[in-house]
Amino acid sequence: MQKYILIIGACGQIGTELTLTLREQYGNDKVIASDIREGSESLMQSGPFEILDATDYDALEEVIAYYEISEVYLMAAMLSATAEKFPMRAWNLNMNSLFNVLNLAKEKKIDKIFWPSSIAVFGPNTPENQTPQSTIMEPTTVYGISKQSGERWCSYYHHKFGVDVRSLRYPGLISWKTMPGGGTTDYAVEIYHKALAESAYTCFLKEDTSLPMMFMDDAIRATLELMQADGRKIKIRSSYNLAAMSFTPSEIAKSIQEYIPNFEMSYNPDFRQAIADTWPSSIDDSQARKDWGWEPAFDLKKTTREMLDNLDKS
Ligand code: AKB
Repeated sequence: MQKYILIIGACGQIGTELTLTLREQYGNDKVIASDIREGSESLMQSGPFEILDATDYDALEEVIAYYEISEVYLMAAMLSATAEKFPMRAWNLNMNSLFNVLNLAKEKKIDKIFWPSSIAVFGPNTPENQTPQSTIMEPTTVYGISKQSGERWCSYYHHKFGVDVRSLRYPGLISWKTMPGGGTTDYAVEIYHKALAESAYTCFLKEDTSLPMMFMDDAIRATLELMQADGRKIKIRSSYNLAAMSFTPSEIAKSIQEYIPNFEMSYNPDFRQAIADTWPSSIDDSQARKDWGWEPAFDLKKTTREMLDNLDKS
């Protein structure tokens, strides 16, 4: 049987690269991109695109029936910093979109779901270093509360109704093709743009705030490896810890100075510092490594080289 895939939130930071990679792997016409707004030219022109509000169950059901979709990647979400400003909007988007796809799978209208969770599920009482897969969570942000609740619902739908839902707790993601929007880890992308344009950046986090991060190529590969793994290997149906590297703003600044020696970093922490202070510094992802063979390829040095090279060319 032919497999048709739907990406919801295809125009965002992860959705864009995920769509392009899936189109390379499965064929352009097999991967339907959708979002509430239009996206980049490469995304819009490389295959089918639908304007779709992920909170509208009927519209979603119609697109799924029309394209005979079997697999859904639900990438639409309001991230941590924006969610603090619009708590109810964030809760409605993050939860209702998830319930819509979980219910479609429960009703056997789709076979498989990918839903991203985040390091934001952890909170101030979580062990900060090498945070284990199973531990105290107690998130204190709107986004973190929605992601933790989402994880519980994914696990419930899997165990109660047999829904094949798979999930990763993404760290901060660093990419050059599409900007992130509304996250606490966004500084780690903005810094490369400013370094090239102005040789200077004012960071909204303190210099010694260590957070887990990952280059986008690793995140996309992890997502596809998880989705393509034999279901019997997937032991965690809430969400897997996933890691590649951890660094502070002052460490990323130093890695940029290797290429741009006159790059100047200054610090002006804002409300996002309080969010970052509740998140882990580093993540133990040994369960993902053991269950489905996860291994990251990009460290900070390699990430900085890729970011500066590609942004310089574009
Ligand atoms: C954010 O900063 O909100 C996101 C995340 C870590 O989930 N990048």
